[in-house]
Amino acid sequence: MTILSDSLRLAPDDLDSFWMPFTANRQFKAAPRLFVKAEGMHYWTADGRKVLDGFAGLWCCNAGHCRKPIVQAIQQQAATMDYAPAFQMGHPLAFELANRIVELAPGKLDHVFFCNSGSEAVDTALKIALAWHRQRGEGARTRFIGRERGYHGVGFGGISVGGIVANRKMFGTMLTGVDHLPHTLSVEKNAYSKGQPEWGAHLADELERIVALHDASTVAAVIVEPIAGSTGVILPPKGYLQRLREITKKHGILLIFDEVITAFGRVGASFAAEVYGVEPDMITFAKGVTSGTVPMGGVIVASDIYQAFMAGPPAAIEIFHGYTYSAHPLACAAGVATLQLYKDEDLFARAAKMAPKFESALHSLKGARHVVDIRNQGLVGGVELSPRAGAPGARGFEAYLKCYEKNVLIRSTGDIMAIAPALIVEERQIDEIVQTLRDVLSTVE
Ligand code: PXG
Repeated sequence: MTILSDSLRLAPDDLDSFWMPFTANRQFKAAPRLFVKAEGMHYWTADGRKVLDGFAGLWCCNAGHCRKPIVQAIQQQAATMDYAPAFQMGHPLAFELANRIVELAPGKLDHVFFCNSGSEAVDTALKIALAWHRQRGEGARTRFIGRERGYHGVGFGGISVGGIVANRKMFGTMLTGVDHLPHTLSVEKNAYSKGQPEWGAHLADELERIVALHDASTVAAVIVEPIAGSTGVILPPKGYLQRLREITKKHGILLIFDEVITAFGRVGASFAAEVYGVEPDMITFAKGVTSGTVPMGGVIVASDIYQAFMAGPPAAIEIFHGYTYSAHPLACAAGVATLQLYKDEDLFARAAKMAPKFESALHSLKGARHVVDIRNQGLVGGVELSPRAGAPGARGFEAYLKCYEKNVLIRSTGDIMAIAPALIVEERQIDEIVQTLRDVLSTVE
């Protein structure tokens, strides 16, 4: 394919300058994996192979790749107005996108603060929490509570409340005043649960213990992913999120759901908050809002949070926070077109309809070599492998590479294989992903 030929000219030296994120640079550059084209459910590699995307890029391309309405909206916006200043100026699409997001959001969540990534969304939400308490005369509420194994991006706020050790240990003391709830994964108690596991709601009671230790008057917010994605797909036990909500409410503590992965159809609804019937005070989002086409993130806040900032003189700036590219026109154009496409094709309902098929296909891997647990909700799936003795993560990474060699993209995080296809995935493509993983597991040592 001629379109691919240019990238084939990359010599090993050409790969040197780019310090790749979350990547084994030397290993990668010795045997690069380059994508050069995408369409629908597929990528094409630099050497001309067509790869089935079982991971929606990185949990983000929920509408599938290079969808025409989104591409056209971006192209048109780039040609009409490339950029508009974000502070003390606006542009119509930013307001339209905020309105559309609020329409999808649960209950009282009715204002949107825009930024450019999930990491920025998390740091923004944490800052809003601090500022809101201060605004109400409770400025002593400065502590945050995250969760072990949580992933909230890579800003200092996000790694502080996050609970993935490798992401934290190299970066000093981070934010002070942060505690962590226990994570909710128990393969022993809950292996092969379909959807929410039965055991573990009581783990939310740990929050009472932490609050009692510090006194509620010092705690600003609790932040959790409704489904922990990055760490390897950990589902909330039945009743767990409800209990977090009750305890936070009782103590005047804000509850933030980090829905960077779970928002916009991934779990068969606009937000996981809807699926689990729990309304947080803030929701962070990114990824699926533009179907991964243009970087964008944001925080949806409850009306009383927004209103608390609107009490001062009208000419006063209410929050000294924002980014040059908050509500960037290209991102807003992409976002509006993406949400419209989700609606036109009823893709969230499609994901919900496809979920039982996804679940049964995934759980057919029970008994396959190395598999010790399978977890799923909506179009999120995790297949946990037993680790190779003395080499945690090696088996998972090898399985990931072999799937890629067999033209299926999934993701490994340690020894957990994560699967999250675009919402347009067909049944036969789900079968292809699962069968490829099954074949690969039979050959991986
Ligand atoms: N919060 C959550 C819950 C996330 O999953 C972020 C924040 C940060 O988003 P940005 O846009 O700053 O990367 C994320 C990102 C993986 C994987 O393999 C997950 C993410 C990113 C890249 C890979 O699971 N999540």
